[in-house]
Amino acid sequence: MDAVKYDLDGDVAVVTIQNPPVNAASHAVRAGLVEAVQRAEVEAKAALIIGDGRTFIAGADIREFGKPPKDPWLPEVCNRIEACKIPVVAALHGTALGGGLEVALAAHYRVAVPDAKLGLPEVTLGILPGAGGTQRLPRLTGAEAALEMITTGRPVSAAEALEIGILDAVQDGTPRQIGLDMAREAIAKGPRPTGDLPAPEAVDFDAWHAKALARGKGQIAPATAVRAVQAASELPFTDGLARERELFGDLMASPQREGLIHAFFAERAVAKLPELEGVAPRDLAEIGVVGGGTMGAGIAAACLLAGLKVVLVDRDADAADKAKARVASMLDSAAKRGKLLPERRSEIDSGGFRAADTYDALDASDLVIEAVFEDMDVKREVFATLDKVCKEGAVLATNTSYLDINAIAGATGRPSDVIGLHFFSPAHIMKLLEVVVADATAPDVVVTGFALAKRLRKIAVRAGVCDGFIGNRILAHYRMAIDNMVLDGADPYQVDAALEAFGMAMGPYAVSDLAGLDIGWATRKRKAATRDPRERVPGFADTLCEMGRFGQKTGRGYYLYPDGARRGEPDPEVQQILADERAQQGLTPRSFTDDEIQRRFMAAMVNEAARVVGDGIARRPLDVDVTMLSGYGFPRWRGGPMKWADMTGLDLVLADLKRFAKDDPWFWQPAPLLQKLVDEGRTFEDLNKEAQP
Ligand code: 3H9
Repeated sequence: MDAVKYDLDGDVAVVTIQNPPVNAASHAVRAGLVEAVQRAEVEAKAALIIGDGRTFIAGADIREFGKPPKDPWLPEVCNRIEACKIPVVAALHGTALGGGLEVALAAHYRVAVPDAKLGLPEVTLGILPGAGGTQRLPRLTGAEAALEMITTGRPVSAAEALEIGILDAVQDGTPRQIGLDMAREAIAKGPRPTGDLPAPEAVDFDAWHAKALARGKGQIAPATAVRAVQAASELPFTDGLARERELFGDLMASPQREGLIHAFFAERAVAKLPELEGVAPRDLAEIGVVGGGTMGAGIAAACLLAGLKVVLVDRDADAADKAKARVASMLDSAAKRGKLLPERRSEIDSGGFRAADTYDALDASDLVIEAVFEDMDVKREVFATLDKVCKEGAVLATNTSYLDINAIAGATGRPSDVIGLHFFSPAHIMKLLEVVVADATAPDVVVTGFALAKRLRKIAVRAGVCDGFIGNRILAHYRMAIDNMVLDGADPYQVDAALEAFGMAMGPYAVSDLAGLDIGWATRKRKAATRDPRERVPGFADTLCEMGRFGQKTGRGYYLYPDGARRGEPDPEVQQILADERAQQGLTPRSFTDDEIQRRFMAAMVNEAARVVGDGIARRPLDVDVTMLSGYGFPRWRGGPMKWADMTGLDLVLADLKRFAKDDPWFWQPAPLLQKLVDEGRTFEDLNKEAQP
């Protein structure tokens, strides 16, 4: 099949892109487009560009990034389309994104079907629209609307695109049919190059730049894109294109682009289970949830928002009522954010959701998710009951964050139906789902876990059973590294600031305050008996809990939250508690630079992550990356901790570990996998590639 098909429909040359699955503008597509336009100029009175299959062009071919460019480049293709002597129409359906929308902007007229989406998502990949998008879009929409689309990367609907001036019409029908109608009208009107339109009026570009920098949290592409749009307003069209290309080149060469594109492909790779190909998932018509606390209610809300039927069970009528109210308030706020249509709400209210106080209500559930108190005895009791009441073939899932799922499965007579589905709080918002596969879990139960994630629009990562699975196990380790630094003299507020400067969504102490310090307290108590005698014990976290300082919910934790403030203030009392503990342990406090804080934090994270991969808990390094990006606020533009380690150099990370080990040889002993990769001169990416199907 040719990447670009050409045929004549009367006077109109129809140019069809055929590059499944998303018609990315690969080299063959670009070359085919130029050839088709040249031919149309000779043979037709108008040309129409459409996409075959599910979408118009969804962008440049991201797989070609980082490789030597091959002529013709997309900017030249777009310029050639714009310079065409006969009118060119683009008829859009599916997702016209990035370079795809840029092709459409270079056409002279644009029409779309009502459910088409149009966007310039390049900044999410660490680049900016580099085929004229920053120059042509603002000429059609004005600078403000173009800046909004380009700096956020968010797509707009066909209706919005019509309103802001991108489209000439929105029409029902096939792209070919609506495009031909417009092309025939365009013959009389002639070509209408977007580049000939007047430059957009200036806006406060410096303010946009500052806003984009702040929102980017260390990411540079959105702010750089502002300067490209500014060029559209200040420079003649061709000079603006040259400026865009220069800025595009800078971003293309940046490590942020590499990190973001790694994240893009890693997120898609985690969803694939080649070893289970052909295994069909079980039914997912009705979901049961046990426990209506914050987590259970969030899981119920997530399922309801995805259109599933839900039954929630709590221990008595009062608890069930409270759970029902909790779910209702989550649904209310989803409705306010436009995530729940009124029709779906009435469906939920008229039987789509039930809260009950007896387990018998779960007898029709296809999959039950347990979200009760994190205690092995309690969980085993719940599972023994589920074993009695659930229908044959029902999937029995636990939302435990740490506990041994094999032991939980052992409480039932059907361990092959048991799996871990570890949601992150708030469960109806957070993207990550760890699908934890126990020893006896059946293949179709694993596939069902992934199918549920897809239904909930979550990113599922396959994990093995161990204390904390992938994410919380790594978290516990880097947490120990920073707690030890604080014990040795670092200020927790400096630690948070240094790690936010590194790009973490929130500093770890602020995160603890948000999650509640009592969670870690309970875990420490549980693990106290099995603690390695060589492990250092920072007591300050327990001291805070003993004082009732549980974080935001009590107004005090590591920070103070006066009058319900959401952003905490440093508290001298905490600094005193730390000083007292250091004195008590006979430690002379020392200072840490921000750089050292970041290096210790990352060395600990990567080291434990290498153990997680080495032990087979994560399938590949990229599974760790996706876990940390979508569940733990790791900066996406760094690609994830394993990508960061590869880009930093595994030998340098190992050298850091060995240096830190001089103070604390037990904690900093290098993971065997990391040592092995360095010895062999290989990277985590090599492991990712070897594991590809
Ligand atoms: C750009 O255009 C730069 C220009 O400004 C300048 C140039 C000079 N390339 O997501 P899915 C693959 S930057 C190559 O699972 P969905 C994807 O990896 C680009 N491959 O489907 C997957 O492959 P596999 C701007 C691509 O229906 C398969 O297609 N454009 C590309 O959930 C299916 O993808 C974007 O950023 C690509 N551009 O969502 C759009 N796109 O099956 C990026 C997808 O082997 N793409 N693939 O795993 C998307 O947002 C979504 O893929 C889309 C479809 C919404 C299109």
